[in-house]
Amino acid sequence: MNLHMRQKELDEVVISRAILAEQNAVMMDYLDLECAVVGGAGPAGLTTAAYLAEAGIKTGVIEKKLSVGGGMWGGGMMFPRIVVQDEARPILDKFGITYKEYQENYYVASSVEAVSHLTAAACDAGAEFFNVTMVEDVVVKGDGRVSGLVINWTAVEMARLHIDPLTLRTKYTIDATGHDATIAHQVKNKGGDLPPIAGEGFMWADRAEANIIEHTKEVFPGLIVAGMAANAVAGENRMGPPIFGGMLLSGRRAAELVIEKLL
Ligand code: 48F
Repeated sequence: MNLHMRQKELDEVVISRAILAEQNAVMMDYLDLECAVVGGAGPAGLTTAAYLAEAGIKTGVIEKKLSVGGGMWGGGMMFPRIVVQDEARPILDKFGITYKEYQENYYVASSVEAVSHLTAAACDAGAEFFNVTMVEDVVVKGDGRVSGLVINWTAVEMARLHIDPLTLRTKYTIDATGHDATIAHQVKNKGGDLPPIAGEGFMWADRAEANIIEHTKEVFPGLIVAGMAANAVAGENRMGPPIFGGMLLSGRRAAELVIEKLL
């Protein structure tokens, strides 16, 4: 039996050109965004991106790590399962994430399936992902809004190379960077008129989940906080062990806020 696949000759340089041409065109196009979801690859940001792209909003997802999924892959203590409560079940249903009822109001899903389905939904709806890319600063001009982001390759920071960043323009930015609330801190550190960022309080899942929607809001013109970043900015308690309903609901709320403004 002949194990060699019959195929046309492949040219490595053509492969390289295809990658560069396509990604260059996408990046040129996505330097002008309607919404940038920073840390877009955590559960809150993925959910936001999926809803925004579905609504037809030009959405770029900027993630500093190589992989998407943020803190969701690892479930709880590396047991790859997440728990969501009743209120978030419609989001699981919408994205085709299967789950089992453990007991009333506690539903268990696979963290791997959840990340994969949310990511696929965001991609299918047209969101573009820029991974291994980090936001290192924001653009605020005379209108006093976050109107752009200063981006660089994560590898540049890791290698401590002195290489200047590039900039993109955006109408709205979602800070979905998790516990660090990186973008809110950048605005605050540069003198932006934000209330003091208290950081998270002790673990108190019930309270944290109940309040996260309220904390998902525009905290500075053009900047909306979502997911754990919203709770960190508000000085809210932390949630967990891994209850993820609040992340999904907060992600959806952030998208709704942008959709209300832009459509
Ligand atoms: O941390 P992360 O998963 O945030 P989240 O969506 O979800 C929190 C839960 O995972 C969990 C929890 C639930 O009980 O409490 O912790 O709020 O995802 C945040 C993503 O932001 C990226 C980071 O790599 C991660 O994937 N990120 C952080 N800073 C930057 C960034 C930055 N400056 N630029 C780009 N990405």
